[in-house]
Amino acid sequence: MDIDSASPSPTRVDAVVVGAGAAGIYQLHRLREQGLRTRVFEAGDDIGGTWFWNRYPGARCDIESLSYSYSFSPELDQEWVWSEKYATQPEILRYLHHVADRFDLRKDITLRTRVTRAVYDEESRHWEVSTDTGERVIARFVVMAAGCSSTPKDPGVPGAASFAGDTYQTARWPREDVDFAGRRVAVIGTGSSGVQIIPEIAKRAAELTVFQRTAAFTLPARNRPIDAAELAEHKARYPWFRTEQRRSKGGSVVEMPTVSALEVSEEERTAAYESAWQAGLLSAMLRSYTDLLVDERANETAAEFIRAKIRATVADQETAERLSPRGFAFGTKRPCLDTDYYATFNEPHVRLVDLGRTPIEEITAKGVRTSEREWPVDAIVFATGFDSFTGSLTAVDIVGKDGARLRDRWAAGPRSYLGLMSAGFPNLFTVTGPLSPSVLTNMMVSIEQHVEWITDCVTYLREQGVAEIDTTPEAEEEWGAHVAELAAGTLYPTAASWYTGANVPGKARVFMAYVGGLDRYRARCAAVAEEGYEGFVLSGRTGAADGAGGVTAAGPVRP
Ligand code: N01
Repeated sequence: MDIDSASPSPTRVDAVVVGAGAAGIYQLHRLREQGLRTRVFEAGDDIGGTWFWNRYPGARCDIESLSYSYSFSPELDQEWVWSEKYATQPEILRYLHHVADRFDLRKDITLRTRVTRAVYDEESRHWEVSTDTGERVIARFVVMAAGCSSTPKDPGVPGAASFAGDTYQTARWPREDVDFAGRRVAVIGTGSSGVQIIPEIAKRAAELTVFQRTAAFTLPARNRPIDAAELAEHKARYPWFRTEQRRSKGGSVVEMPTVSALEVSEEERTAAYESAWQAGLLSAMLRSYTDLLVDERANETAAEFIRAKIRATVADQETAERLSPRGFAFGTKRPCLDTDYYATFNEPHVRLVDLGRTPIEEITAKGVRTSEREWPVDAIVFATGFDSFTGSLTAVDIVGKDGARLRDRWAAGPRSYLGLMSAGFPNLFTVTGPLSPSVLTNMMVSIEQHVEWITDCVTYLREQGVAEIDTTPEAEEEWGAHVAELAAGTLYPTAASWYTGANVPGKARVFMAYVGGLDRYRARCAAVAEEGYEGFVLSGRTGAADGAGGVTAAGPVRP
């Protein structure tokens, strides 16, 4: 084992959880309920994860707040009051604070502390976890709850350091208000973050120049306050609603389509798309027909409907055309929800620079220089996205059996069984890890499913006195092939998106989410557990010190 003998002696707990976002705090709650001494480490100076870091103007969830919240506590459902259809970042952060306080979670969370390393000791079957504050903790279990999109990617624009004005990144927005009044502002990036911040900056800035590499499909959110009657009605049916969410394909309660877009008349299709457009729900548009994500011709009908809406909204037709997404199918890059995004380009002080025609060459002291000209600005906002799925996992130096490093093992793409565990890295679980449904679903529902499965697994191991759970290269292989096969039956892998790692230069191109649906995935995870953790290998015995009590194992446990 690789231990730095100069550091203070390590403390011992049962489990370490990495990250205090929605996943980490729920994992802490569940493990503590099972009597595990648990430490959570969080790099930020407060809890909240995504909702702590992404505090840019306009940041709000694009899944309805009544749905994007924990389901584990009926009391919590009844007492919390959501004020808007789509909650703002501050409101979601307040909610997570409320959860942490209500379940007394803060006492086991160490803030401002980044986990830098985790090394598995094969002899003792424990992990030694190290942090950037010099702390070392020994734990039987490690749960990586570090988020799917929490490591901002390097924008990769040369010269950024030479810029004389202010630079901001949406994913690392400062706590204090940033006043753009009277300033010339550049925004680089037009994904979900860009689409949300652009209309907000346009309200204040003297000039706003948007640098767009790929136009996004975005739908009007039609956000609105939730009134008391609506809230009361929803609360009354919460028990039913939460059950339906858990049974659903995507973690949201939506009507599933039954017909192909190509089976109906153009009039019928347009009426269905119009109704989805008016609903202000991504799922309504994506689930209008059975084949939007599997058939290019079907998809094009929805894509063209959205382009027609852009042409009808944006006065200058050349700008409208540049804002119209082409070259990839609707839904294969994460679509967005917005408030007045397209209309913002009708403002006289807002302009669009199409990087497809005039790419950025560098950032200069004065501004952004494209192949056409220099655009002088006072501030640059990078809304350039994340090293998603794997970035927050490979950022930690995770060393498993035989000294193997997770980041080396995953150089050609993530390898994982069920998106829960990687072979050779025993007792280390990932919440909403790569190759699980994760970002294709309502994350709150996927987080709960994973946390509960992991908790049940850990509880089982402790009850049986089993020291170690690992998976096998064969199980990983089979799962990876299954995930790839399902994805290949859809249009998803055809787009160069962050779903496939294409947004990060040099990253392996692998479609990293399970498209089979959370319902099917949940059933498979449950069956695996019921069959004695099929595809996993349970080995070794724990001593009384682990709190396991030396109960005889029921399943096949190797020495
Ligand atoms: O990141 P993105 P995001 N030069 O990767 C462009 C969730 N989220 O932070 O597409 C110029 O989607 C890049 O261009 P291209 C949600 O799941 C949710 O916006 O690579 N441009 C793209 O336009 C979302 O999908 C919410 O060609 C560069 C943009 O930057 C995910 O997080 C809110 C560039 C990045 O878009 C990520 O969203 C926010 C460069 N060098 C986020 N590099 C809600 O719930 C990148 N780009 C509402």
